[in-house]
Amino acid sequence: MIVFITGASAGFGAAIARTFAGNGHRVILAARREDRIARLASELGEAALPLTLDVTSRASIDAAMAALPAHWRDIDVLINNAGLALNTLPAHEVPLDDWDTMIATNCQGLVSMTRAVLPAMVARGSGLVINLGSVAGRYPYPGGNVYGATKAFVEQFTLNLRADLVGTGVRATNLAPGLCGGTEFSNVRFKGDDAAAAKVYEGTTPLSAEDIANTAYWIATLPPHVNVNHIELMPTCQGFSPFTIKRS
Ligand code: NDP
Ligand code: 8X3
Repeated sequence: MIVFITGASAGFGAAIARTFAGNGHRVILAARREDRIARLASELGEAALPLTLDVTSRASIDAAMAALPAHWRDIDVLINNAGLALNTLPAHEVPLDDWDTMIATNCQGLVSMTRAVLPAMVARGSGLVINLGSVAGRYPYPGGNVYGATKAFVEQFTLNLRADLVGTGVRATNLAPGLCGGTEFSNVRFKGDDAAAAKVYEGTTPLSAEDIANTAYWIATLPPHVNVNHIELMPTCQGFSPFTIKRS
């Protein structure tokens, strides 16, 4: 398989690349940080192709797709993993720029990448799009405001892809994890405050990037007649918030 992974420079994306390449597949490593994907590509050898790409820019996506060598163009699996959360401030305090960046990356970037890859999959009559959603797209929590809303978008977009793709042989999945450590997710969310990021995982056994990579690999290696619409994972130590009731 040829697997196109956005956000391959860190976290889930890098783990997903290692898992697919380790099982004999070819991986396209897309992200903005060129040095990171170049390093991962040299670790993975001929199985990997680094591709500098900013998913928020349609021009960047077009240029990256045009730069793909001919023998890397038949993409079997697109993993829309690039994404981020910024901040945990309440809606009335959070900087509007943070909301814009999350929407541009998690929603606009994801749909632009999908639209760039989908026509060739449909023409070939096979393919799979795995979108990285989140439990935050289903369950609200304080400070989740726009991050959770972008992941709810990912869930509904994935289901609507399924509606459009029935009969084409192309599959689509929303892979929605909960608390997952060992990635840069919280460092990005807390804007480089590594102590605040580390606190999120204190005293927990969170999911790992490898758990997510193994799940993506399982989805991609199911027989072609099986479509996982939505799969949600949480670490055993994570549960649900109680309803908040403000008492006078
Ligand atoms: P990381 O911060 O470790 O990795 C995020 C990746 O996204 C990086 O490789 C980064 O690369 C890339 N990225 C960000 N913006 C862009 C952009 N504009 N263009 C291209 N690539 C971009 O996070 P995780 O691995 O933890 O998260 C991956 C996905 O999983 C995200 O969508 C996240 O929302 C989701 N998720 C994470 C959970 C968690 O607890 N960790 C749980 C549930 C879902 P670069 O900066 O080099 O461009
Ligand atoms: C990341 C999971 O619970 O931090 O999508 O929002 S959570």
